[in-house]
Amino acid sequence: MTRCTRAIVRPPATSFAAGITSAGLGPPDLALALEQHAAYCEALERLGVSLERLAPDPEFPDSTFVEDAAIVTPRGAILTRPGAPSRAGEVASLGAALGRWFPEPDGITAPGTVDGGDVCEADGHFFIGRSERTNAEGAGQLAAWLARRGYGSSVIDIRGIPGLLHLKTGLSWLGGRRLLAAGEVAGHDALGGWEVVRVPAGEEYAANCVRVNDSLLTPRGFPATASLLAGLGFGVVPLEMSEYRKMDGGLSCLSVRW
Ligand code: CIR
Repeated sequence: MTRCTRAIVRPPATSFAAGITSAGLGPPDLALALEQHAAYCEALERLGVSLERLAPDPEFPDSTFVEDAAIVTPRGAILTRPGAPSRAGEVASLGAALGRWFPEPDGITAPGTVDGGDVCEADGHFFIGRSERTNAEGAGQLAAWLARRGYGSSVIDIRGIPGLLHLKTGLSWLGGRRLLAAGEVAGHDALGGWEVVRVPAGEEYAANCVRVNDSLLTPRGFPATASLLAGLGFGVVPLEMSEYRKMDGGLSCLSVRW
């Protein structure tokens, strides 16, 4: 696994509660969300990651979920074209920030749409979720872009799987040939040949975690998953995500990492 040394993050803005959500968990508490964001940033820094912190952008309530606006690989970066129209304007500022490391990044073009949350890199292979946000044209453009860089990819259609906004809501790479997956995603044919660690029933939210170097950032409050992962030898770093969960966000979406 390539060592992760950098990440871009953006704290939630005052408009955070106006973002898109279907969670039905009530409005987020901004002060608490900022505290959780700070803890998330500290955890990344402790693991050796240098952060580029973008200024909160109240014009885009969902802009703290930076992962959706770009895909960064060891062989280049591509800006997405988010599937939710209210999020389209998030890409420009993220692209400008990424430009320091990836001059003139490529981009998904109309009518394609891709959300970065639908893209799960695993051992040089990319699983691409076909979702309400990532359309067939976008998935195809991304697959072709990846192929030009020597990467394989496979598409997993998650439309119709309840509770999954993005593929990575239900799938994470743990390192090597090992994946963590929840519910229907865990049994998908595209994961044949991979070692799939299943998230215990009732803890599906814990399927979205982030391997950073030798550690695994996981959402706090999912004890069965945490002990399963610790039993596999992972150094688990639990992080409180309650306010982001209220806005349908997972742990991975708060950073673009490379
Ligand atoms: C949205 O609906 O777009 C945001 N409220 C949540 C995005 C979460 N992103 C992610 O899981 N990658």
